[in-house]
Formats: sequence, C-alpha cells, structure tokens
Amino acid sequence: MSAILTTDLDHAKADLAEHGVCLVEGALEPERVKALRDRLEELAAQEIVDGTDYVYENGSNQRVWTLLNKGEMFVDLAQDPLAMRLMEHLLGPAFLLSNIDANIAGPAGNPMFLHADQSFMPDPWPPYAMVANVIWMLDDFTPENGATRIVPGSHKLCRQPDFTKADEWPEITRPVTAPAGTAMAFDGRLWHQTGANVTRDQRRFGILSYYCRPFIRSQENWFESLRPEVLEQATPALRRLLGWEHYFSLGMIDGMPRQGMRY
Ligand SMILES: O=C(O)CCC(=O)C(=O)O
Repeated sequence: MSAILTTDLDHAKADLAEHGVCLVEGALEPERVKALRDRLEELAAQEIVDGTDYVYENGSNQRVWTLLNKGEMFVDLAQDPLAMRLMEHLLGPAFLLSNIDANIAGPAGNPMFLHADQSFMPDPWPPYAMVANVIWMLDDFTPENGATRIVPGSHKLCRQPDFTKADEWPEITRPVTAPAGTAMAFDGRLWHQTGANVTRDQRRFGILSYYCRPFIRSQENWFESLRPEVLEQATPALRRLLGWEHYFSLGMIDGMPRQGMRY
C-alpha cells in the first residue's frame, strides 16, 4: 500500500493523484468512533430482529443502508468538513451525496468482487473521477479482518477491471491497513473490494460516505426515501448535497431553478 497515513491535506491530495487513495489519520476522535460503532451495532441487531436487515455473504456480512434516516450522528458525518474538502477536490463544487451506509465484514466473509464505484459509466471514462468515497474506519483495518483491498494507481487506467481475470485479484490487490478513526478517501475509478475476514470473532465496521458529480443520479433515491423529519431539519448545505437545489438547468421545477430565475 503506497498512500501513507497523514494529517496534511496537501499530502492527501498528492496521494489521491498518484495512488487514487489517501488516508487521513485521526479524522474521527475515539469517542466519535465509539458512538458511531455502538449505534451501528444496535441498528444492525435491530434490523435482523425486524426482518429489514441486509445480511449477505452467507450470513457473514451486513450492510446498514440509508444512514441519514438512522441518527443525527450520521447526518453530521455525511457533511463532515474533511470529507467536503476532499470531495470538492475530486468532484468539483456542487457534488451530491450518493449514499451513506455501513459495511460490516464478519468472520468467514469472502472478498467482494473487484470493482470501481463508477462502473455504471459507459466507456471511455474521462480522466477524472465521476464519483468518490470516504470509508470511515470504525475498527483498525487489518489484512485479517477484511480491510478494503485496492489496486494502487488503477484509477489511472480509467476502466473497469477485467472480470475474467478474478484469479489474479489476490496478487494485484493490497490491503489498506490503518487504525480506527482513519478516513480513507478514494477516486471512483480505483479498483477495490472488501477483503476476506479470516478472523474467528472480529467484525470490521466501516461507514461508506459516497458522493457523485452533480449531474449523476445518486445511488439512494433521497426524494423517495428520506424521512420528512430529516428533510425538515436539513441545513441548506444538506439540502444541496441531496439534490434539492438545481445545478445549471438540472433539477428545476416547472422550468424555474429559483423563484424569478428562468433558463
Ligand atoms: O467495505 C469495504 O471494504 C468496501 C465496500 C465496497 O467496495 C463497496 O461497497 O463498493
């Protein structure tokens, strides 16, 4: 793994350019890590009881989706100033929140297929990211507990991995190891996968804050799924992140981006 832990944003941006990934150390205070992890543990267990869970990988792994509806602490995380700066750097101003969810990699979980997050994009890909992600590490990410694996520099290839070459993935990927509280930001062109969890009893918690350029459809349909009370409380910045503001002539209402303005 070539990107190194840093607290220097210029260094982080240089790592994003060179390796497609950067690691910001101590991005979350230990108390915040604990609060987020405790709440996610509760939610994951409750969703199983309620039958609304998204458990996969033969029961090893679990996703907790649409975190904006599941607590103010996640609403704050989606708008975290560090994420905002790194995402603006990668995606330009006016980017949107595509989704925010947790991925819990549990014992015996297999690796995810190798992919890039902008795989919905037709070829050829432009030489810049269309989407980008921040993985907030809520546990130490280790090679054993399912640390995300990446192909450093693969963002420069501007294409998806070759799915017929899955036998090469263990050789070409590297685990991204870092302590809990680290923010791992990466370019949407970077090839990556959840690693295998070969521990007996460790669950690896990560929150994925996923963003996109303002002319791309978000992964979560916020207009359908956002709880009315979350929208009522939303700051102007959050409303913009969710696509409630127009972007040039996109997102207008009856031809009117804003009262009195016409395109
Ligand atoms: O949880 C991880 O390590 C990565 C998850 C991932 O690649 C994805 O959701 O696209």
